[in-house]
Amino acid sequence: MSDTNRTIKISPSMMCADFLNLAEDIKIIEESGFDYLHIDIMDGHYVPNLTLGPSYCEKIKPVTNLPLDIHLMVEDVDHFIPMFTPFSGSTITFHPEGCRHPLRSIETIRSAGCRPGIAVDPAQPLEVLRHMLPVIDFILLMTVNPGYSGGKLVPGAIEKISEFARYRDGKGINLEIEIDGNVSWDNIPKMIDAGADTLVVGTSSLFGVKENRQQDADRLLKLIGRR
Ligand code: S6P
Ligand code: MG
Repeated sequence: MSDTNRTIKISPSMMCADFLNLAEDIKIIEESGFDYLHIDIMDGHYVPNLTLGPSYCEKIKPVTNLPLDIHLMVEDVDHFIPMFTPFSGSTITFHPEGCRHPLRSIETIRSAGCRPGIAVDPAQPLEVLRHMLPVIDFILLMTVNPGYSGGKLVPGAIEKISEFARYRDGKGINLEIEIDGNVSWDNIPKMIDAGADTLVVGTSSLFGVKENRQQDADRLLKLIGRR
């Protein structure tokens, strides 16, 4: 669909990395030239799970040059934003259901030197985004129900990517489309074809089998046409 010559970016989902050998995974990610480190923040309320937090970001920030791609899956967005804005240059995405005045929260992120994005739950219509589009840098379309890795693509997910990409291109909006959830070997070509710019990769591809990490990083680069 959209520009087929565009460079597809990769954001490995760090909740799926090998926690006991994190440095090895980060080394492969860096050497592969991937683009971000996707950090899932869950509060046990907006989603039923708990994952990473600011102290995790503090630990990895000094050992990587990659920007953090922070995905807030939380009920009280405004309470959590200040915990992550000190990681300047990061992208910070939130689900707008978790705050009262999303435009104000977007401005807080921007004025702290981070890049704001809006995350869209699979059941949310794209219309919720309309008035935020002029002030965000990217949207994160969830293609599984949020809260866990290893989820199954929700029906209609690929069509939703195409629908948004068509809308964006039609309006001439300059915005990155990030896809999160079940970015599998089979789904990657379909997602790219539908208009994805950035792929969050987890257990369905890069982090599927520990022993194959290097091999799978190479496979990923080939699949997105970067090697
Ligand atoms: C899910 C979270 C995601 C997952 C990622 C896992 O709530 O936002 O970032 O970590 O989707 O990837 P996979 O391949 O296991 O679906
Ligand atoms: Mg995520």
